[in-house]
Amino acid sequence: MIRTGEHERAILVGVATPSERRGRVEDYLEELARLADSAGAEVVHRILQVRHSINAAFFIGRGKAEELSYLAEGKKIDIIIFDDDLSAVQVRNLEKLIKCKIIDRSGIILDIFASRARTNEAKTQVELAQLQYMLPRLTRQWTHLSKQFGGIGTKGPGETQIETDRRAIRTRISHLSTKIREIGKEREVQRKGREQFPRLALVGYTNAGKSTLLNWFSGADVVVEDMLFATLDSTVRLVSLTPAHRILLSDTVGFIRKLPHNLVASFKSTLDEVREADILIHVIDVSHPLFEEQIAVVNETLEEIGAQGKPTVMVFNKVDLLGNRNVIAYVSANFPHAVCISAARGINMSALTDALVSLLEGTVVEETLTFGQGEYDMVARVHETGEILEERYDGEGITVRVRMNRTRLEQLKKSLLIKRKGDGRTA
Ligand SMILES: Nc1nc2c(ncn2[C@@H]2O[C@H](COP(=O)(O)OP(=O)(O)OP(=O)(O)O)[C@@H](O)[C@H]2O)c(=O)[nH]1
Ligand SMILES: [Mg+2]
Repeated sequence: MIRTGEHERAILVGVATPSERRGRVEDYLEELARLADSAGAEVVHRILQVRHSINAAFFIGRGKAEELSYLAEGKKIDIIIFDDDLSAVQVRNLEKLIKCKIIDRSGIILDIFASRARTNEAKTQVELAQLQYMLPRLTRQWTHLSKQFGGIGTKGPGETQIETDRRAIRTRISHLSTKIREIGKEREVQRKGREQFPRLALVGYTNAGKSTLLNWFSGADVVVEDMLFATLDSTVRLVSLTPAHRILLSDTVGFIRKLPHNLVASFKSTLDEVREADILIHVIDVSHPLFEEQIAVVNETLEEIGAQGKPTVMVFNKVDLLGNRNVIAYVSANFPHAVCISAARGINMSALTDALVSLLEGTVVEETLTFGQGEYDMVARVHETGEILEERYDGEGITVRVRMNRTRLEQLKKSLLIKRKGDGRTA
């Protein structure tokens, strides 16, 4: 198993290519350093190679790999962590050349998940994802695996140890998959019992402040820590926003750039809370230099789990850390329905409650409107009063998907009808 014990000495490696600029890769390495730290490794050195393309055999250039091998020996390195996913061939070649453990971003994320998993559900989900990750990467280094699965991995005549290991892993994967399906069914039964309240789910990049927000609303005692992936399980609390507005608020695992796909898939039952929510509260750490990219990562992950397109409140958290008010001005200009708060300091929380209440009351609705060529003045009005979710032009006119206040939408439709009657068209 991939285990990074306490204080293993690590080197981080990133590659900048024409499509992945140097500055950005530096930020990614910064995040990778936090991941390494969360996994209990000590980052001794970072390497950033600029290349035209990724090397198929070694990921980095062969010369660089040899240099890395000397460096690893000289600095007594235990583990080398690559920021991008490595192919089985790349791992094998690198392991031949460099005498220490080679791991990639997915591997380290899985490792952190494995060390944080507490409940039976989380443990099962992480183990499944780890085995799926491991299966195509089995190399000679892993030939001890079958011993961990007791009697299953008895070596058959003429078979190699690796084949035996693969079979043991496949058997275990199918066992875990069945177990996860059963857990999923149990959760569904639990959810059915709580159907009378609207369900809101906190989503966001890891460390954004989701659990802090849940604690603020509910007085719950969910673990809040300045580390990546503090939360792995879902917690659901009944919260009274106002005496008339009671909701079920759930907190769950955070997302990150390149969250391994099999991890997302095996966390399906945990993420059901998000998939089945009525409203999402997308929490953003606005003090982070890459917060916009983090928003994009969260949106992609929501799509991956089939939870996209739900009514969403964008909550820009940690405003107390902003030295510069320009960021808030920027956020208000670019995210029309943003709420800027500090969950830790309790700043502007009534605005958040108001936003949630108005969404709950259905005062905000989403609709798709189609306008003809002579109706661009109406399109301008839509832009003024609503949040444009999507806009498509074709030869006939414009189709706009918009989120806006229900009353304003009714007024707008009425004006459109009057205008069309005046123009002799039917609506
Ligand atoms: N300064 C400041 N720190 C905050 C604020 N909200 C949360 N934090 C801190 O940010 C860190 C992460 O907070 P969490 O609530 O654990 O974040 P999370 O989104 O649940 O993170 P994961 O469970 O790891 O995905 C903690 O150290 C919090 O104390 C805030 O408004 N201001
Ligand atoms: Mg959390």
